[in-house]
Order: sequence, then structure tokens, then C-alpha cells
Amino acid sequence: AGLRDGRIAMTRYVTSEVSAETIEEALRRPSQKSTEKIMNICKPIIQEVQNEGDAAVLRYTHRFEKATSLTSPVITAPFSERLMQMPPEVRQAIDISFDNIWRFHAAQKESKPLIVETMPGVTCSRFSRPIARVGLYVPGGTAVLPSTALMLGVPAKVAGCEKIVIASPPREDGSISPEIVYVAQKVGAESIVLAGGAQAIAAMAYGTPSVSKVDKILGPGNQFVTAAKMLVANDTSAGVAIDMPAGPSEVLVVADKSANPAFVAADLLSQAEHGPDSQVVCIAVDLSEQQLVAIEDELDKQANALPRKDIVRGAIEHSVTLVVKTIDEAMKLSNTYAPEHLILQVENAIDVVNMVQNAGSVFIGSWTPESVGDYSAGVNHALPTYGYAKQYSGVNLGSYFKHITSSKLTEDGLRNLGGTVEEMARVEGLNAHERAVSVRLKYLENVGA
Ligand code: HSO
Ligand code: ZN
Repeated sequence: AGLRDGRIAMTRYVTSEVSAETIEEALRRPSQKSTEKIMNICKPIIQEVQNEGDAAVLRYTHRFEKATSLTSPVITAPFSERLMQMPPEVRQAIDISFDNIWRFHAAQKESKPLIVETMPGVTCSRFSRPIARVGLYVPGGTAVLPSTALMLGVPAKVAGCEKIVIASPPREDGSISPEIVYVAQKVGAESIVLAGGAQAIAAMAYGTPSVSKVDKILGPGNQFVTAAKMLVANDTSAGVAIDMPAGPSEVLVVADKSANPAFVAADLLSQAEHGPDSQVVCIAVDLSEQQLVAIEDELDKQANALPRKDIVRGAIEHSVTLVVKTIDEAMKLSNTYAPEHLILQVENAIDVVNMVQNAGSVFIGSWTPESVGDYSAGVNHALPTYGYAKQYSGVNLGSYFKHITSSKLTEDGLRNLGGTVEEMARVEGLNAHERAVSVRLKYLENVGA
């Protein structure tokens, strides 16, 4: 599977030659294990963390991460320099990425409250306040992801959240990657929870003697992390929010005749290497057989040279190339698919952005591989997957804020609006509501103002 004539290859469809159902089926996301099954595994873990606190977190870390030497589930700031040893070029790459992510997210700050006089003497306003305590989940698994610590941590610091807790599964020796510790220190995290999965989510949602309880949990994760986030968000006793549901990562590349086949293949593979459940889609706009083969040759050649070739093959197995006639058709399909990442390797790519309705993040033109956004350009990489780009935004500065509204009426304002409110209250049969206005209007009449 994922192979054609012994080559690593995506299935190819020419849209004009197959039915709409075939295309729909081809674009279906790889099915995930039933949410209910996963939730039933998570529930007792969450319960044990609630009941036993640190002991339960440690027990699961010993079991799942094999980090049996670990005696505390948390390290707290200030983190020792010893835990952040890395080559200077790595430190510099983190610093440059940090600065760009900082710039782009700082620019998202609302400079001043929104104030509108809706009627003479009636002023409505909206202002924002940071969420006080945030928990940031940085996945472990087959790759260490300090970039995810940056994507979640930098906007939290820009927003001014009081308390930042980072959770990430430790390595078998109980340590955490120095790059993640360095990012934690740079964003001013108070602690790092050395745990993954449902146990980490539960610890941050409810708090334990050593893990601080948070108000919102953000960050991607596997199916257990996602299920646990949904469970704690649904528990009113936890009082915790989450960013968004998350599924496996995906990319959709739209390529026309101007695209370089090697670039197209490289972009598809960069997403495919995330996991065997990743999905990559190539929409080829009016390409000749020769050009299609050029992309396929590149994909096979480059894939076979990758250390994570086996993971890539798994992803390619449920990935497709759709050959279409026009850019309109391509964008229609893309909007239906609602990709997490959309790469436009087409002529006048910037003009095509107008046609984007659903996508997590767009990469415009041949010089913009997804990798730049994954790490260093400044945009966030915590994005809606699995078609959720139809209704969710990626993590952004607003994810760390609440909006509060206020209204302020003058005496004249209440004279202007009072009758309307009284009328509405009578419609709803809510006399106390009506009275709260009439008692004031009467008072104003009596003082003869
Ligand atoms: N493409 C991933 C993010 C990532 N890439 C992290 C490399 N490291 C999901 O958006
Ligand atoms: Zn990536």
C-alpha cells in the first residue's frame, strides 16, 4: 500500500473522468478510531488524576513514557542552564523564530477598546483581558517539537497571561528536550509538566499538589490528548476551555504548469512525514501527462531518500492527486476539503488568495514552503485540521484573550431607550426587568431634571 509498481505513489484521479462520489471518497480523511472508544480509555485516567493527583500522573508517565526514574511530575522555573545545553546555531534558530512569531502576534494586539454610541447617551464598549492561566501541550511521539512550544508560548507571553504551564512527555531517562526547556524559559513559563496524554491534560485541568490548575488548555496532540481535552472541557467542575478539536495533520498543494515538480513533491512529503495518519493532496491544474509524471518521479525519489520513509509511505497510502482543468475547479475542491495548510504553487498565486474560503494557513507562491510557517516565518502552526478550517481559526493572539463588553447610559440615554426596554420586558412578561427601568424614569420625572 502507498506503492504503485513498487514506487511510493499517490493515487491519481482525473476529475472529468470519474464521478463526484469518487472524488468525495478520495478526499475523505483517513478514518480515526471511534471517539467513544478513546474516551472510554481516557475517562479512568482522568478520574485517577483527579483522585490521586501527582501519584497517578507519575504512575502513567512511568507506564507510557517508561520514565521510571522520574520522582516528580514537574520542574519549575527558573530552569537550570544545565537543562538547556544546545549548539549555538540551534539557539540562534530558536531566537530568530521566536522574534518573528513575536512580531506577528504582537501586531494582532487590539490597540484600544471598541466604543460605539448606539443612540444618544447610550455607549457600548468592548475590551479584552488576557486569560490568567494557560496550559500548553507540546506533543512528544516520534519527533520533538520545540516549534510547538514557540507557537503556543510566544502568543501567551505577548498576551500577558499571568501563568504559563507547559506539558510535554519526558524521554525514557525522565528528561525533557533542552530546546523545549529553553523555549519555556524564554516565554516565562512557571513550570513544565513532565507528562503526556490524558494524564497531562487532566493534571492541568484540575491541578494537583505540584501541577497548577489552568483556565485554558491549548495545543495539538494525538487522539488521547484530543479526547481528554474534550472531556475536561465538558466537565463544568473543571472550569477549563480548550482551543479546538484536533486531528492528523494535512496539506493541499495546488500546482499549475508554472510549478517546479521537485518543490511540489518536497512540500507534499514535508507534511507526509508527520505521521502515517497524515494526508496530503495535490491538485494539478491542467498539467500534461509528462508534468504529472515529473511530480510522481520526484515524490518517489525524494521519499525513498527520507529517514522517515516508512511513515511517509503510510501517509501516501491515503493521499491523492486530482487532475483538474481550471484554477476555479481546484479552489472549489480545496474549499470543500478545507485543508489545514494550503500551498499555492501557481502563477499569480497572490490573486488566488481571494478565492480561498476555507483553510488554516495559506502559503503563497513557489518560494513559500509550508516549513517556513511551521517554524520561523511568524505565522502560527497550531491550526484546524480534519476539515475544521470551515469553522475554526488557528491559534492566534485572540486565543489567549476574553472579550468583555460594557454599557454606560446617561440620564438622557435612559430617557431615550427606557421605553423600548420596558416594551421588550412586557413582551417577555418579565416585570422586574421593566421595573428596573421604570423606577429610574419615575425618579427622573420627580426630580424634574
Ligand atoms: N506541520 C505541523 C507543525 C510542525 N511541523 C511542527 C514541524 N514541526 C502541523 O501544523
Ligand atoms: Zn510540519
